[in-house]
Amino acid sequence: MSELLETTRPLLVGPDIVSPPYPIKMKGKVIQGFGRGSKELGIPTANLPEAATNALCEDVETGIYYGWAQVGDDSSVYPMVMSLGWNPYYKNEKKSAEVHIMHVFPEDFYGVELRVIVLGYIRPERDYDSIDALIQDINIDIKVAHLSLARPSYITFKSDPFFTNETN
Ligand code: ADP
Ligand code: RBF
Ligand code: MG
Repeated sequence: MSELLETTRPLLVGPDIVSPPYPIKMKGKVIQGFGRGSKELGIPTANLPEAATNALCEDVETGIYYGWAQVGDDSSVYPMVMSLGWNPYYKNEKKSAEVHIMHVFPEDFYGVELRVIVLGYIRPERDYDSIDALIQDINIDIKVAHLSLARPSYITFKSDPFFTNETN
């Protein structure tokens, strides 16, 4: 009940120094998701292939995570939030890893390689009474990610060789 009445969440999460099991580096070609119109809601999510999703699940629990992301051979690295799991609100039967990048892209990038460094955990996946409540929580996740990534130890990973060296 106390959780239901909670109106604020901590905006800074995780230790000040990136600590195991992080950083977790993953890459994969963006696949078609469930097509529920996340984009129309203003929160498009680039879905990772099953293999990458399963590999990540060996290291961490399902839930919402934050870190850095890069699309294709673009040199830019952007903050991201990722949902890993079954999306209880939609009662998915298949686990998915979907990444929302905090950047406005000129076009879609299905089939393009997405590289992600996961640096921390935000919260468990939840069920909601309405889509508005879900979106509200995602918008808080985005704030949490921005603030949590602003710490020096987290900023370091924005220029990690994983994002600059093609052979990684
Ligand atoms: P799907 O159900 O196919 O995943 P979405 O509505 O979640 O569809 O849209 C995801 C697609 O939108 C991504 O695969 C990508 O090509 C594109 N996209 C555009 N901008 C972003 C962004 N900022 N973050 C993630 N994906 C984005
Ligand atoms: N889906 C859920 O069912 N429960 C959640 O708690 C949840 N949290 C999310 C947090 C983030 C940062 C993102 C990007 C997605 C989340 N989703 C969650 C997945 C969401 O249902 C999915 O992206 C929909 O397609 C949005 O319309
Ligand atoms: Mg998606």
